[in-house]
Amino acid sequence: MGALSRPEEVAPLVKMAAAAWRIRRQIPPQEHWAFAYDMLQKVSRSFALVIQQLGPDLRNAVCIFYLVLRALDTVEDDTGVPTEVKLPILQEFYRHIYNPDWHFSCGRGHYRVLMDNFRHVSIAFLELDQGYQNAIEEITRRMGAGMAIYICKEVETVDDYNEYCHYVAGLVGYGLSRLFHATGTEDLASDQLSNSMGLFLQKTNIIRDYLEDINEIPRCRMFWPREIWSKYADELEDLKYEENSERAVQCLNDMVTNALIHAEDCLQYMSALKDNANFRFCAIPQIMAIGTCAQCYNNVQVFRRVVKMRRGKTN
Ligand code: IN0
Repeated sequence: MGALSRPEEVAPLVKMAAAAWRIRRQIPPQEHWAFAYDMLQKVSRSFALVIQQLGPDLRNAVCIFYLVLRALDTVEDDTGVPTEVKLPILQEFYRHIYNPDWHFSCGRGHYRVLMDNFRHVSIAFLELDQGYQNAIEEITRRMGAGMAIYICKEVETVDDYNEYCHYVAGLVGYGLSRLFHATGTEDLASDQLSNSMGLFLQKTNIIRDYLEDINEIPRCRMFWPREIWSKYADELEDLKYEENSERAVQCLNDMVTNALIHAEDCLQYMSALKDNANFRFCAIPQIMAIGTCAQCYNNVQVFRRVVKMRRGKTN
């Protein structure tokens, strides 16, 4: 319905559907791989298609990396899990991925299905080449440790904000750079540039999701750093009230400007990529993010309703 009222978005959507069909034929036949790719599609919408366009070995490694990270995220996010249960799971998660008998039920919807059937992800992980396994293990270990720190700590300063985003997204950049390098198609990117790729995506999500996060019951943690919002309001919630619109937009612009610091590194990272499929894989989320930044900048609607890019607009 949305697309038909926008004829220019029909062709990209048809192209996406055709790509989806071609790709479904390349998935390994075993049950654990069928589960992994099915799950990938359910938890990541359009991004699943982009992963599936990578070369065969890299595609399987990235699919498992993505699902491991989503599972870790599901544990971090589930406010129903008591902290004393949650911390050791986050810290030991990198060991659990080697053990198909391990499981922990949490999350909702597709995420709960992922957690309840995590053995399939483990079995598929154990089939990956050693180099891929090592990279995924190390990133999972460091991310789990970082998440555990921030379960008990608030994002106060801009340094905290950068550190939190490093744990949950910058490390993903390190991991992906190692996977690309292990495949043999790319030089190993620097940590600085790899980190920026994740930080730009994560900061954009944090900006866009202000309203969703602030209205969550029970109120979850907020990631807008106090050091930024305290210049504009006494409490972060105050930004959503109409009488504070002007200050809210100034604060929003401050946040977007902070995110854009990483854009130059992102361009440098992507311009060094040699393989076209790897480039597309990296560029599509970056384009979504820059589009989201453009849509959010100076836009008071961020504080009124959820601002999302439409799918047809991304291709
Ligand atoms: C990602 C990133 C991602 C892709 C490509 C290169 C990257 C380099 C460094 C860091 C991250 C990189 O992309 C996805 C995009 C995604 O999942 N989009 C969803 C939309 C959504 O809101 O869920 C979609 O359905 O299209 C991403 O956001 N993250 C991610 C996670 C794992 C991997 Cl392997 C790659 C999450 C995050 C937190 C930003 C790193």
